[in-house]
Amino acid sequence: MTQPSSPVSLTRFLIEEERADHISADLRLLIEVVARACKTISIAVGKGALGGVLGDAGTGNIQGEAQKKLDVIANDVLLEANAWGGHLAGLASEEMDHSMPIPDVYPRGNYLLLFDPLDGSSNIDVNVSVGTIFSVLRCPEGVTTPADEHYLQPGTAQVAAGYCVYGPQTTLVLTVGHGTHAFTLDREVGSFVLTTRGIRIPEETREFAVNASNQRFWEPPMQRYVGDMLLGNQGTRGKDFNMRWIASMVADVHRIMTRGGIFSYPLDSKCAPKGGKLRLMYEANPMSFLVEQAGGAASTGRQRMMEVQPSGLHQRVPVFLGSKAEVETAVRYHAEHD
Ligand code: AHM
Ligand code: MG
Repeated sequence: MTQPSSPVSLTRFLIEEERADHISADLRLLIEVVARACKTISIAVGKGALGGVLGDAGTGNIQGEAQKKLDVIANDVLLEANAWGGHLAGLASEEMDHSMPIPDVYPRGNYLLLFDPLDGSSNIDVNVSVGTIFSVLRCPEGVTTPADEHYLQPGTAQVAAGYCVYGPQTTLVLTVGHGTHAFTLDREVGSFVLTTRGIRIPEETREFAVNASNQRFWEPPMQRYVGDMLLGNQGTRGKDFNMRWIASMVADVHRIMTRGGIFSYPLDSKCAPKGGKLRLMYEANPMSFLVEQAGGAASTGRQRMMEVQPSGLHQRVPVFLGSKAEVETAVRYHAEHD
C-alpha cells in the first residue's frame, strides 16, 4: 500500500486511468457523476434530524421492506444525477421493482448502472454508518432499450464497482479492475482525495463478522465453522477470534478493507426460500469485485461469487468475503459437509 505524496483528486485519478486505457471517457464521467451523487447523499445523511430526513417513508420496496426516508432520497439523488449525462443506457436499483432505461429525451450510452442507494438502512436513525454500493456493466451490444434481462450478467462482467461509506469520514472505495483504491471526502473543498492506492486485505485474520442471533437457523457447515472459531485456541483453529457486526454491509466491508477479516451472511432457514439475505446484483457482486481486486476472496460458500449466473435482478445469495485464506477455510467447511 502506498500513500500518494501530493493530494490526488478523484478527477485526476480517473483522468490518469483513462490515459492508461483502463477506462473510457464515458466510464470516467459515470464514476464522477456517481461520486457527485454520493456527496449529496453524504450531506443529507450528515444533517440527520436537522434535515428532517430520519424515519420511515411510509412506503415499501420490491423486497417487501419498509423504506426509510433516506432510502427514497438517496435513490432519487442517484436517478436524477445519472439520467441526463449520456453515459448510461439504463439503471437498476435495489429500491425499484424493475430496471429503468434512460428516458428518450436524453442520449443513451453504453453502460448499465446498478445500485443499493442506502445500504444498512436500519442504522440511519441511530447515527451509525450507512453507505451506497454500485456496480457498472456494459449494455449488451445492439440493445438500445435495456430491460431487466440485459442486467443478468455475472460479476466477472463488471467494469467498475464501488461503495461510499457515510461514517465519521465519507470514503469512496473504487475499482475499475486495476486494484481497489480509497478516496476520502475533503468536506471543506468538496472533493474526494485519494487516500489509499492499492488496498491489500491481509490474507489471514482473527476477526469475523456475522449476525450471530441467526445461529440456530444456519446450515450445519456454518454451525461448525463458527463453532470452531468460538473455541479459539482451545479448538482445531488454534487461535482466538474476535467478532464485529455493524449490520451495515458497507461499514463491515470497509473494516475488512482496512484491517482484514471475514464477512458472512450465510444461508439460513429463514432466508433459504429467497436464496439468502443479501442481493447479488447490488451488494454481493460489487463488494466481491472490490474485495478480489484488493487481494481477498468472495464466495457463496460453494461457488466463486462473481461466477454466479444471475437469474433475477433482485436475486439473493449467501455471502462470504474478505481475507483470502479465511474465505477458503469457510468454503472448505461447506465442501466437507456437502
Ligand atoms: P439493506 O440494504 O436493506 O440495508 O439490507 C442489507 C443489510 C446489510 O447492510 C447488512 O449486512 C445486513 O442487511 C444486516 O442484516 P441483519 O439486520 O439481519 O443483521
Ligand atoms: Mg443493502
